[in-house]
Amino acid sequence: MLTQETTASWEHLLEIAKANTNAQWIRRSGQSPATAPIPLSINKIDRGQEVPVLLFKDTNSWCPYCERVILALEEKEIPYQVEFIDLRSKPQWYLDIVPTGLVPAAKIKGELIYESKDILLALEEQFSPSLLPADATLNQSAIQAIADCESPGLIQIGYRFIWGSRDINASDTSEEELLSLQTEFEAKLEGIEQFLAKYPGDYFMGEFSLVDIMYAPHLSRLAANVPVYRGYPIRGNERFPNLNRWFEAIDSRPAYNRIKSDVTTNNLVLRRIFGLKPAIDRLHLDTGNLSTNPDEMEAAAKLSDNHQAIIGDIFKNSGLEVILSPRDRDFANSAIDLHLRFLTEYLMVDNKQPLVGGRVGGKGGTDAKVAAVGAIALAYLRNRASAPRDMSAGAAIAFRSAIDNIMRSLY
Ligand SMILES: N[C@@H](CCC(=O)N[C@@H](CS)C(=O)NCC(=O)O)C(=O)O
Repeated sequence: MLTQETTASWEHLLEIAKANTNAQWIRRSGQSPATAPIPLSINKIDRGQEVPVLLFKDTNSWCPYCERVILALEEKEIPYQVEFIDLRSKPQWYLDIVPTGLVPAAKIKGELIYESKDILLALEEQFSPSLLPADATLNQSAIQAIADCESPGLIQIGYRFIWGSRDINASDTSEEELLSLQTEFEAKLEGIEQFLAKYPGDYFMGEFSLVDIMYAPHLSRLAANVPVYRGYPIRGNERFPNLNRWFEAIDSRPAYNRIKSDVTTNNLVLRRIFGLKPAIDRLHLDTGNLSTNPDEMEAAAKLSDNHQAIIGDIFKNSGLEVILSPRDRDFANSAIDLHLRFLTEYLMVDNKQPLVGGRVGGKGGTDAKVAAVGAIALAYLRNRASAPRDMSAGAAIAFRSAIDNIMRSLY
């Protein structure tokens, strides 16, 4: 029986949620994306007045260069509208007006501008408040820093390091080459660290400016990706205290919070779209590096010892028996078995770093049906375990926490 009698209708849910959020969006029926955010600043436009900026950006909202422009628009509270460009199939009209064919581009009061840096500078010229220092010398330094950010440096080296090769198309990279890329990358981070030490305050030029906007989308992506794909920490790395303060500062800005991505999305994009393999995803049972947590080991031992009964229970009581046909029983049992062994292994290894989607199921892992059975099995088992019947209370806590982490790696 469904619980719809006691659950509010969609209309009622939407009405209450809308009354309690500032977010504004439009529905784009039959299009991709199906909804698009409307900037809060759109309310500043009088009826019949033209919106001054039309931004051309990528459909998926992954483009860091588009993110720069949106951040500036939000910080300056400029009303804008968005036209989405599907980068896999760019419309001819867009290629006709933008010679590079890249996003972002923007029509600012009717004039078309492309290249994120040039769009930022045009917005700066046309709209207040200014995001460049008023002091002439500082202003010059900021303009120089904006130009430097575009020249091959941190961003390019960072991505080479993540991709693992000077040649993006090369399939493998030697340890030696990786080490040299890491050294180069660290030197660039050191340069950023020194730059941030130059002026008092948490931002590049002391106060928040276009320089921060130039760096924010890339630094946030590198901070998400480098630890996962290269095992090298950036946020929380004691070598870079100024950079860490900068992250805190930029993350506290309301405009940035409205438009930024999150760590998991940034990591999943590389994994699922570009097929990168996380450095820390090489989960295997290394008997030299076992977990030192006795609760995890107890949970692993109980699970291993009782796995046959557990598989039977999952199949019978999780709903799988009802939704699958009887001839799928063997398939379901082996899919459950696979996920339980993965869970046991995860409990036993020392390396409990976050898993990045795809290790167990879905794209890049096992097939979709196996992943779906695994998701049902683990979700059921998480709440099925009972302490002290099945394991001690401490082990049950470790067990549920391990399942929560593994659930993140499905799909
Ligand atoms: N230098 C450009 C770079 C823009 C860029 O590389 N955009 C990418 C998306 S992140 C793009 O349009 N890619 C489509 C393509 O390469 O065809 C800027 O700052 O605007």
